[in-house]
Amino acid sequence: MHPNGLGRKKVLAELKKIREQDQQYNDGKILCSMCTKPHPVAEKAYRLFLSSNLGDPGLFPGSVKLEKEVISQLATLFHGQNCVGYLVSGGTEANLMALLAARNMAQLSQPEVVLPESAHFSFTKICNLLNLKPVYAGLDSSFKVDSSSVEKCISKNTLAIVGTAGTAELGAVDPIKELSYIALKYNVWLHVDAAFGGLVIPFLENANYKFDFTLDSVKSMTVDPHKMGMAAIPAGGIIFKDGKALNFIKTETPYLTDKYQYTFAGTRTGAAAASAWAVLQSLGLDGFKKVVGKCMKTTRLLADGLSEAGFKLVVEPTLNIVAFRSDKSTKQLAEKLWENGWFVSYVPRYDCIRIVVMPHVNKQHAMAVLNDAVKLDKGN
Ligand code: 0PR
Repeated sequence: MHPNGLGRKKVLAELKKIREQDQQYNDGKILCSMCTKPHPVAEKAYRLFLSSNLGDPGLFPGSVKLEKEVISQLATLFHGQNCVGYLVSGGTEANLMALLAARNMAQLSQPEVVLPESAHFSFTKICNLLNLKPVYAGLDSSFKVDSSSVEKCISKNTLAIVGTAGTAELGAVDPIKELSYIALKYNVWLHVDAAFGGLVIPFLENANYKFDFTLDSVKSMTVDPHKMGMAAIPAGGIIFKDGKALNFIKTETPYLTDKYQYTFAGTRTGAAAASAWAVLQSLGLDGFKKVVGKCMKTTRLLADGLSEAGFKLVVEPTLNIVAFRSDKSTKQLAEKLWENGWFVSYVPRYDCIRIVVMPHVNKQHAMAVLNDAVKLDKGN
C-alpha cells in the first residue's frame, strides 16, 4: 500500500490500463466462456444495488424482494409452484446447496451420489467437501447419460442422482425424465444442473426437452443468471421444489436481522439479484427467445461451415455449443487459434475444440474463426 495514497485519479488511470490486459467480450474472440458481457440494464441495476447485502435481509428488504422474484420467475419457467431458492455465487455453490440438502435429509453413513461422466467438475469439489462418494454413470453415443448405466450405479447408499440439462463441454441434455423414473423407483433425490441450459432450453424453437419441476423426482435445480441470463457475476441460482428442503441446510444466525441463514455464503451482494431481475424484466420471454434464437442461428452456421470445411463435429449441437475435431492434431489447432487471438477451449476428454456461442458472439465472429480454423489447419 502507498504511504500517502495515490489519489483517485491516478488509481483509476492505472486500473484502466490494467483492464486492457483482460480480454473483452465485445471483441467477439472469447469463445470458451459460458459468461458474457452483462446486458446494459444489468450493469445499471448492479451499480444501483452495489452496497446491498442479502446476508442481512432485515436491512435490505428491497433487495430480498428482488431475489425472491428472480427465483419465482425462474421457477415458473420450469413449471414449479411454491418453490424456494437463492441467488448464490454461481453454479458450483448452487450444486453444493442441492447436494448438502439431499445429504442431510438422507442421513446415510456412507453416502453416494450418481453422476453422469459428463457432470461439471464442480461435483468433484462438492463430493470432496461433503464426503460423498461419486459413482459415475456412462454416456450414450450422443453424450447424454445412459439411464440404464445410472440404474446400475444405484446402491443402498445412493442419496441422489444428478442430471445435466446442458453439459458444460458439449451442451448435451441428459434424459431427465428417465432419470426421474429411476429416482422415483429408488426413492432418491434428483438434482438437475441446468446452470447453462436452464436459460436456453425453454427458449428453443421446436425442442421438447422435459427437465423441469413437473417431473416428480426433480427436487432441485441449478440455473445461473450469470451465464445465458446475461446478469453480472456473481449470479448463480438454486431452486428447491419444496421449502422443507431448507430445514436441512439452515444455520442459526442469532444476532442478525433474520434468525436463520440458508446459503453457504454469508455476505451476498444484492446487486446480483438486481442485475438478474433487470434482465428478466426488461427482456421478457420474447427477448430471451430472440437472444437464444440468434445464438442458435450462429451456432448452426458455424457447425455447417466447419462440416463443409472437412472438420468433424463431435455431435450435432443441441444448445449453443459447437465441438469439432480436425483430421490432423486438434490440440495443435486449438493452440494455433489461441496464438491468433481466438480463445477456444480444447477438451481433452473428447479431443475436440469447443466453441460456446454466447450472445457476444455474432455471425461475423463465427465466420472469421471458421476461416482462420481452415487456414491454420492447412498449415498444421
Ligand atoms: N454446472 C454447469 C453445467 C456448468 O457449465 C458450470 C460452469 C457450473 C455448473 C459451475 O458454475 P460456476 O462456474 O458459475 O460455479 N460452466 C463454465 C465452464 O466450466 C464456467 C465457465 C464460465 C468457465 C466462463 C470459463 C469461463 O470463461 O465452462
